[in-house]
Amino acid sequence: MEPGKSVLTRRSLLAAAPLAVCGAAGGAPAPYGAAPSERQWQWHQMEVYSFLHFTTNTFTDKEWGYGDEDPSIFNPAAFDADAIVSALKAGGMTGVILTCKHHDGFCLWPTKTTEHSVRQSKWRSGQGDVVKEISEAARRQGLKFGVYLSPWDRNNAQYGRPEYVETYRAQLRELLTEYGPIYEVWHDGANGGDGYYGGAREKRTIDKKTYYGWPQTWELVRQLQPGAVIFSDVGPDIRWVGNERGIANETCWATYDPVGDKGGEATPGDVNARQSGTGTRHGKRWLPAECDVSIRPGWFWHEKQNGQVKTPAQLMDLYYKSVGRGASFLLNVPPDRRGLLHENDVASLKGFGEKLRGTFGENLAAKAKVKASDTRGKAYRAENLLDGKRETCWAARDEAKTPEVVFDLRRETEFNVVRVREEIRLGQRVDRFAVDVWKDGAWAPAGEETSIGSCRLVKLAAPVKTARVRLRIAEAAASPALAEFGLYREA
Ligand code: FUL
Repeated sequence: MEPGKSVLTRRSLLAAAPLAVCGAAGGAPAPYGAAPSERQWQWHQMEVYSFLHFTTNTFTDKEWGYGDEDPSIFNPAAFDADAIVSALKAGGMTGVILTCKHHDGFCLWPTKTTEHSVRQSKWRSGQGDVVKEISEAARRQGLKFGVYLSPWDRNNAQYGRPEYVETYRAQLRELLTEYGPIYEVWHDGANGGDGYYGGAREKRTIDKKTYYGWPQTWELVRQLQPGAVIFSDVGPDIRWVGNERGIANETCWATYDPVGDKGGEATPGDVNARQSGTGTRHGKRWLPAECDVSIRPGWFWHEKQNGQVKTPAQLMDLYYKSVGRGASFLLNVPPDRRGLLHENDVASLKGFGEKLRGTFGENLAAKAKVKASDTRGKAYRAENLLDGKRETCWAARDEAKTPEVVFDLRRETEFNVVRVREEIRLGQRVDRFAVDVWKDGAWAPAGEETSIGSCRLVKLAAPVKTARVRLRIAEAAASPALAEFGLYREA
């Protein structure tokens, strides 16, 4: 521990040593600015994953339970973790984060810390464990598993006092030691207010900066699950994008130096969210954005919203506006009272998954002949852009900040999506780039964008047909290092 250091700058919580990067050691470009830690690098590969919001709210038709719900009402008689996870998998999800405890305080696992849990429910006569079943189903089906543990607890009598913080950490300890590998630990920023609080039924206000002792809690996560990324409004690994609509800013930097809503130090629950969608160009910390949104208007299942499930086309649009801007897409799909995903949600997920696979299944530039205006040697040749591997890259010499690459597709090819990835382990280097297509004997502009980071999708206004495409780096802080380039036709 480093006492006296702020929540965000404690060295032990920041990025680890720089990662080994593509190509021969000697000729590697020096990293530019902040770069991802190993756990962030692993997380960047996931791109689209899901939330399951499930608690007594599912049975009371509420979004925020007060904390006085009778635990016996939790009774998802047909609960089937494998059916839930396989619907998520069909939707292209790479992971699942479960609300192990939401603000109402009801625990979905038989915790030793409180009576207010599945043990007091009718479900499986109090013998069930939702966390166990979802985590095991996820592992069986190849999805990673994450936990959401609400810091605000409207049931706990001790909430607002130091004792509760110990309880919160004990709950985290149970979740991080009894359910296998965890890829993400999720803390929301809804802090304090009215609640039941063991019968007190009053308003409890906490000091967001000091009450939870976040640095110690995050140290605990590091100790118990070193591979897990920690999400909150301000990281330390993954940042909130600043809205709950699933949308990153058109320009979205993976680096971010957050400040509080009214200036000063930022902390979970107190961040200038207007800046979170864009991040900070040349920021000191690698703190990429996550875009959370629900497939329905609410986070929990409500019968009256069965007709308001987002369509596959709407989900695809959100994918372009999150993953396509270098962030991740966290899609909530809430189980219903049966303990299953509703048929409409399942159908939407399936349609979305088909669109994703249909669009990105084949890189139409894979067999292109590639010619770069600059390369820093064989290990960094431009062919690396087409090998389907994020671990290899094309890199220009230090002095070549605005090089270009021409892809000769060998025959007329139709596409409407371009995907570019930077070698983010060398930092975020490119400020602006353009894509041109060969048309009637000259280059014609097809698209221009700013930040790239781990992924940039350029969706063209209409499909184009051409035999040659040019990628032009228009502005960069350091010579570019790009991992991948692809052309796709949206299904
Ligand atoms: C917020 C909560 O207040 C909502 O209920 C939901 O869980 C959302 C994902 O995070 O902070």
